[in-house]
Amino acid sequence: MSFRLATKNVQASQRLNVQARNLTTLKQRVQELIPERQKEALEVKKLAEEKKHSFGENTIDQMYGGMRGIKALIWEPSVLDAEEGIRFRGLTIPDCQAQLPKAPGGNEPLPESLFYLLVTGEVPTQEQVNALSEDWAARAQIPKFIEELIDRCPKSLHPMSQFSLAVTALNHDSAFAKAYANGVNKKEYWDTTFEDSMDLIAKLPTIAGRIYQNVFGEGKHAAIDLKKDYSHNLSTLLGYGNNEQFVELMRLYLTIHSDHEGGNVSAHTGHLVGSALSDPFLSYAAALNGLAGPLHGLANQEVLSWILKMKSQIGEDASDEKVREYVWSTLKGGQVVPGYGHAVLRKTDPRYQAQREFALKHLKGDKNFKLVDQIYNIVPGVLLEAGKAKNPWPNVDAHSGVLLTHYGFTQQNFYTVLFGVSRALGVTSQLIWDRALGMPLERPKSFSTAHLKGILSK
Ligand code: CMX
Repeated sequence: MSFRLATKNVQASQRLNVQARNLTTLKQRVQELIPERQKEALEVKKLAEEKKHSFGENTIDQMYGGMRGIKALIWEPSVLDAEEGIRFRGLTIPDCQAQLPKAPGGNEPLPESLFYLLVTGEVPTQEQVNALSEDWAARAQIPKFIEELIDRCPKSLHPMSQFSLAVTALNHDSAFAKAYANGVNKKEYWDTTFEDSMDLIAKLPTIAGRIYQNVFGEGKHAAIDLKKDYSHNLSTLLGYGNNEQFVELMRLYLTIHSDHEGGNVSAHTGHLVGSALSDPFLSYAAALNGLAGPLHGLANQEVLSWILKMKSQIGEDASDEKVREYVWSTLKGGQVVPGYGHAVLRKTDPRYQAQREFALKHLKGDKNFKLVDQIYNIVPGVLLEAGKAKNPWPNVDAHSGVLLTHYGFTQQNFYTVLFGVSRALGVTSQLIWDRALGMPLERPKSFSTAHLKGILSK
């Protein structure tokens, strides 16, 4: 049986299941919501035209300063407050932990439930979440040629490059690209964007697992279990499916890394590339290439390398004084302290807090966790004293590595791939609404330094 036929059969039987249960699927809910959200967006657009509300002038120093503070994007799934941190459709991380459906016996939200929330703004029922788990498992297979593509990558090629390569290749079966080529009405763009987004999310664990097993394992690839949730299947593909605590960690990890409003490099890149009507696979591959940068997602790999290097130089159970000296030596060497600072946040990242709470519960006595805690007590003071960083507090990446290492998942080079699996939830949630709301091609104005010099010297 061909790949497409096999996948279609599994999906068709999954759809029958859902119909038999008389359940409103995520797609049906999106379809129901589109008219009211389009009306709302239109009203806001009209009001904006009438009121000419201004957020104030953009300044030239902002142009040289990485556009910090320039209010230029519309992003539906989440909003970031500098002091409070992220809210997913109005819910904080503790709200999500309390309100979103979980796996039987689990404590952490299922990323499926977070995705439903990001797309609709509504907390799903357990049944709706279970239907999403089934749907994603049914879509998880990847075409043979992509398996071969991944298998042919040298082990020395960074897992993020392999990941991005494979995601780009998924564009081969893009429903959006096909519909566009066939002249679909622009009002229908959201439908195939939704289908591609679901396919993309569903296939990421399969791709990630294959890369992991090729690079770090023995090249043996486990099968997706159609009855298990997304994080369970990802953990199985990585070889950790029997470790329930690791699976819970994945549920938390995939939930909290999913979205951080629209201006960060990965989210903004996905949105920008999508604005050219590139399909969700091409848009997300571009986002992944941004996530692979050390000032963004690669920082979680960098953090662990930095901590291990610190341990090798100053030993285990080092004094606060030794740790402080090591932090200063990093700064004096002209490097950043990875995992600390943020372009928008000005407090400890609640994503860091959520991981710290997980560690307090499950990692008691872990030496690396103790060191992370010690670093937390020292780095902010050093960064404040150094006087450059606007935010001396830890971000999400300062904690994830030690959690993974605790369970024996020590391959730092792979950490950003996990971030990449998660970030797809946020980027695709927005892409669906970009198409449903008819968002235009993004094209801000730029100037040359010579031109600005002319303006400033007048
Ligand atoms: N260590 C040392 N110096 C730091 C620093 C840190 N952790 N954070 C900021 N600074 C420095 C900057 O490099 C900059 O120095 P220069 O003026 O010499 O260029 C100065 O402080 C001002 O920077 P800022 O306005 O506070 O921060 P930015 O908005 O420019 O950058 C970020 C934000 C995250 C890139 C920066 O804090 C950083 O490099 N942190 C370490 C890397 C990291 O953890 N990245 C992950 C962020 C979360 C994510 O996206 O995943």
